[in-house]
Amino acid sequence: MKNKILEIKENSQKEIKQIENLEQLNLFRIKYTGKSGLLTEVMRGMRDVPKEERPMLGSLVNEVRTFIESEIENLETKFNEIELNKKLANEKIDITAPSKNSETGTFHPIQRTFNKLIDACVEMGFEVVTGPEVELDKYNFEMLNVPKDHPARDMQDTFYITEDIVLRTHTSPVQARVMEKRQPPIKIISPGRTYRVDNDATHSPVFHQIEGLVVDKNISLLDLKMMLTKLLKILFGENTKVRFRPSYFPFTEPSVEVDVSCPNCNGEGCNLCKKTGWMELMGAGIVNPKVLENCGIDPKEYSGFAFGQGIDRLTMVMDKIPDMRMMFENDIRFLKQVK
Ligand code: FA5
Repeated sequence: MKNKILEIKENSQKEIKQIENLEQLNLFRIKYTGKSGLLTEVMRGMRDVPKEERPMLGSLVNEVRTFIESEIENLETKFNEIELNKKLANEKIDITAPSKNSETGTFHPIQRTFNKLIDACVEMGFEVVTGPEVELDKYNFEMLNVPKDHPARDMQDTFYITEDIVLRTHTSPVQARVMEKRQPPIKIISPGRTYRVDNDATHSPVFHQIEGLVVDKNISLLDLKMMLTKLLKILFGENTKVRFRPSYFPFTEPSVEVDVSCPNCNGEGCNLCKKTGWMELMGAGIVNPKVLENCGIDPKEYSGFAFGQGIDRLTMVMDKIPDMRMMFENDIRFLKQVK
C-alpha cells in the first residue's frame, strides 16, 4: 500500500510537468484528488490494511494529497495570469484609429426659448423661483382674486385632481407663494410647465409659461412698460416695436396685453402675424391690491407689476413651427430641422 501511494506521488509529479492549460489541469485534478480519484480509491482500500498500519498510511495519503493540491494551485495561478495577459493584449485600444460618427444632442426648441428668456431676465436682476405643478386651488385661483364662483375661472379650463387640488393652469400661483413668505422688495421670475383642458394647433393640454413679479415701493405702470420694452428688445432686437393694449385679468388692475412688431416680417405683415404686423406675446399688469392683501403685503405701502408669457407659442413664432403638437411628439427628424 505504501508503495502504491508513493507511486501515485511520483506519477503525479511526472504528469503535471506535461500539463499545458487549464483544461488539462482540471482533468489532472479529477484523476488524482476527485471523488473517484486515485487518492480516494487508496483511502477506500484502507479497510484491507492491518489496523496498526492505518494511521501511518492515512497520514501519508494526506501528505500526498496536500502536495498535489498545492501543485495544482500554483499551476492554476500561473495559467490564469497567462489568460489575463492574453486578454489584455487583445483588448488594446488603437487611439490612432478613426472614430465613428456620434450624434450630438441639442436643447429642445422650448428649452432654448426658456434659456434665452431666463438669461435676459437674470441679466436684469431677476431671481429664478419655481413652484409645484400639482397646486392647491387656493394658490392657483383664490389668492389671485379668483374665488370659486368667479366667472373668470372659465378663462382657464382646468384639470381638477380633487375639488381643492388642480394641475396649475398658469405660473401665477408662484407669485402668491413667494409674496406669502416674503416682504418686498421682490423681483422674481418663475418658469415652468402648466396645464389646461385644450387641444388644437395653437393650444396644448401641457404647455409652458414664464411669470415675472416685481413688488416694491412706488412701482407704477411706467416701470412695467420700461422693463418689458427693454426685455423684448434684448430678445427680438433693438429695432423691435412694443405696444400695450388694455386687457383684463382678475389678479392685475389695470391689465394689458403686450405685443411686439412681428419678428418675421419686421411689422410689414406676413402669414405668421396674419398680416397685422404684430405678435401678441404676454399678459401683464399692476398687481391687484386685493392680491397683495391676500398675501400679507400692505397695498398702501407697496405696489407691484406682473407679467406672464406662453413659451410654446413664442417658440412657434421664432422657429416658424406650424403646429404646437409637433413640439411634444419629439420626432427626432423634426427636432433636427429646428436646431
Ligand atoms: C395667464 O395665464 C396669466 N397668468 C398671465 C399673466 C400673468 C397676466 C401675470 C397678468 C399678470 P393667459 O391665460 O392669457 O394668461 O395665458 C398666457 C399665455 O399662455 C397665452 O398668451 C398663451 O401664450 C399661453 N397659453 C394659454 N393657454 C395655452 C395652451 N393651451 N397651449 C399653449 N399656450 C397657452
